[in-house]
Amino acid sequence: MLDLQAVHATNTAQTVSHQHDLAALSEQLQRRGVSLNAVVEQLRSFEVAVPSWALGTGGTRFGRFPGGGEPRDIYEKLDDVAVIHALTRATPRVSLHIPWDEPEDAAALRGHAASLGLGFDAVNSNTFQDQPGQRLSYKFGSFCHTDAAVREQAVAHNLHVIDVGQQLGSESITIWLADGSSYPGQMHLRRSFERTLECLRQVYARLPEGWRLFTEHKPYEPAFYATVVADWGSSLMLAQALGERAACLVDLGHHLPNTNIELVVARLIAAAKLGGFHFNDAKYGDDDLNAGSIKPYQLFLIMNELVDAASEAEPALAGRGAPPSGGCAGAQNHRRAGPGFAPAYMIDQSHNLTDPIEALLVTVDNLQRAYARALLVDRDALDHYQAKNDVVMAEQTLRAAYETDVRPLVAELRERQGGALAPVAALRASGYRAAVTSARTGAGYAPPQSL
Ligand code: PSV
Ligand code: MN
Repeated sequence: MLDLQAVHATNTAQTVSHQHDLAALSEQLQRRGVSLNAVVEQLRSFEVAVPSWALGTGGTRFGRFPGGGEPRDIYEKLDDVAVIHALTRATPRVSLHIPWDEPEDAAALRGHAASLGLGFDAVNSNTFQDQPGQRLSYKFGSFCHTDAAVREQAVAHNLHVIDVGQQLGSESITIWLADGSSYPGQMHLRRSFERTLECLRQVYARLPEGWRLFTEHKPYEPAFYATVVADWGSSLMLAQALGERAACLVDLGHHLPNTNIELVVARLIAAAKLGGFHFNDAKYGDDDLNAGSIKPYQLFLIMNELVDAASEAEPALAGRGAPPSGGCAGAQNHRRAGPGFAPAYMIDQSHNLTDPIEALLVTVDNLQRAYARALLVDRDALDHYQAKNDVVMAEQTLRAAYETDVRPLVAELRERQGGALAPVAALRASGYRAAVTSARTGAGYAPPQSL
């Protein structure tokens, strides 16, 4: 449905200025001993999954203001993801939420996705709401519930989600639990955690071969006093108790103000338990704003940890064509993330005011920029300055990468892969939103309120 002619025309209109900007960046990087081409190629490996729940306008608990042409079902959501992928060439997978986007026919949905060049990332279970016809309520929790029958129901739901995921070709399940308490004394803090672990063990025991299980922590909301999986420490305890195929998922919005999230990431890498991300950004709480819109330096510092770890697994990722600039001998000895370091990158946002497709295009671009900047960090120099306790130069080494304008580099990668130099402009020029607004009439699809 995307008018590719319009996309090409937009690219053509921008070619001259893009080439100028690219040449200037290439020259600048050359002076630092970095090959622009090498970085463009390394950036290719960065892909991020789009959440099935982010294609419709989100809402707050005060209301929702739908936009035109919202997808009415999961098929139309996939059509929108295909548009995002066509423009960015970086979103080939969808992360499905069940039952919000439960397919009636999983095989047919998988086929439709494949015809659009899409596949499925982690499937997400939902025991944080009661569904119509559900026998027992999750009002007082699911895996942590005092009633064994509720826990059994929640385990059965997760097994069902895995079953659907298997039919779709997913290879992981993300479990976020709203379980917790709003008042001191309401819930036994240790026993509720033990019950949760026991349920997770049952799900883990039924994980299909090659699958991974991610536990997603969150300090508050909807429980306001204590959540059962409140922080990365609790999540790590669960993942370690479960086994090798369990790991922690870091949703950037699920931290108390001023938490050093890059440090959380570094610790999880060190424990070999970093499973993946839900990217978004926040000013105050779990705001679910576009990734990189509020704290771009934090996003860069997180990416820096990821590139650093990936470069241990695959040294070519250091991004440099030239020999190290004064790196200290023996730095390699301290490196730990082994081969197979491959966290799952996913987005988790709620688009209350913006066109969801446009917001996701901006997010993917922001994520790629942050990752590209992290690829530019002179790791040998950083190792050297850290070893010498040269605080100023160590910080400046990071900032030199962060302050590089990598926009032409990211645009170049998109264009080389057949995407758009400027995705939002191309989308607008294509008239896609107007087209789906006339096509998607009748019963509008009302997405569930996002948490
Ligand atoms: C909870 O706030 C969360 O981050 C979980 O990932 C859910 O699955 C998602 O949001 C749903 O909105
Ligand atoms: Mn999340």
